[in-house]
Amino acid sequence: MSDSANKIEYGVERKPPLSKEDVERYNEQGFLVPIRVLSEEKATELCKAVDEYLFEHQETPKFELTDPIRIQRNVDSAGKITFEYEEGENSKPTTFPFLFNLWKRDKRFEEIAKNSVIAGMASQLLGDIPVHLMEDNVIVKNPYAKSVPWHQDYPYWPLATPTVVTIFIALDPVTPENGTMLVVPGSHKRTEETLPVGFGDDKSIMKQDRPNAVEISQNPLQEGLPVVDYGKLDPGQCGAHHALLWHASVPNLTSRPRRVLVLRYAAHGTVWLGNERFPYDEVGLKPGDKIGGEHFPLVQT
Ligand SMILES: O=C(O)CCC(=O)C(=O)O
Ligand SMILES: [Fe+2]
Repeated sequence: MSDSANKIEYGVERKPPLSKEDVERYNEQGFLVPIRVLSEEKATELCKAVDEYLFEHQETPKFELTDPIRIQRNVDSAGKITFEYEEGENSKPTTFPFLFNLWKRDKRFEEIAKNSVIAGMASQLLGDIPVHLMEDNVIVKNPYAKSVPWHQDYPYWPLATPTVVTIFIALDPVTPENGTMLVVPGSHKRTEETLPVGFGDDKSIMKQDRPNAVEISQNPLQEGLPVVDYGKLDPGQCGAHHALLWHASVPNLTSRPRRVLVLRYAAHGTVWLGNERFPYDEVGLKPGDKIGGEHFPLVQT
C-alpha cells in the first residue's frame, strides 16, 4: 500500500483511536475538540456536494433551521398521547438551510457517515459499544445568520435515553466570526431535563407535555456557568458532543457561508419512543423497539 493509501481512507485519515485520556476528558466535559476526521480536500469536495443540493437538486427537501417548530398533540380514544408536526407553509431556506439524511441519497455522504474511523470514534465515546448511524444534518449558516440558541439535543429526539454522540464536522473553516459552537463544559451531567427550544425565537416548547423538564438558560454566563467556545475548526476537523451538553452557536458576521456536516450516532440497544416523545420520520420502528434496521444501520460492531 502506498503511504497515502495507508493514511487516507475515503479522505478520512486513519488515525489511531482516541486515547484513554481523550475519552476521559469527553466523559468529564461532555465534548472533545478539535479532532481531524476528514482531509481538507474531502471537506472541500463535500462543500461542493452540499451546494449541489442547495442550488441544483430542487427536489431535495430542505428546511430553514430557524422556522418555528409547531407540534400537534393527539390523544386517541384510549388516552394515549402522540405528537406530530403541524402542517406548515413550505419555507424557502434563506439564512439557515438545513438538509437531512443526505447519506440516504448520496454515496459521497454515505461513505463518510459509515466510515469506520468516525464510527469507531463514536463507539469509543459511547463506552466502547456497537453504534448505529442515527442521522446526518448539513447546517448552513449563511452570511449574517443569527446565533443558534442554547439547547440540548436530546429533548428533540424520540429516544428513551440520551445515548447519542454528535460529530460536528467543519466543511468551511468554522470560526468565532462565522458561527463557532459555544458549550457549557460538564452540563451533560446536570440531572434536570431541559425543554426543546424554537431555533427561531429561543422559546421553550412542549412545556405542558414535559412537566419535569425545565427551561434552558439563554444566558448561562450570567448564571455563573462556564462557557467555552470551539475556537477555530479547519475544514475536516470536528468536535464531538454529548446529547445532554448545553450548546449554542454564535452568529455568522461574515459575508461567506459556514457549512458543517453533523453526524449523530446512537449506542446499540438505544430504545425508540417514536411519536410518543417527539415527531420523526417513519422509520419502521414501534415505541419500545431497539434502534436498528435500514434507517439506523449498524456502522460499528
Ligand atoms: O450548526 C450549528 O450552529 C448548531 C449545531 C448543533 O446544534 C448541533 O450540531 O447539535
Ligand atoms: Fe444541537
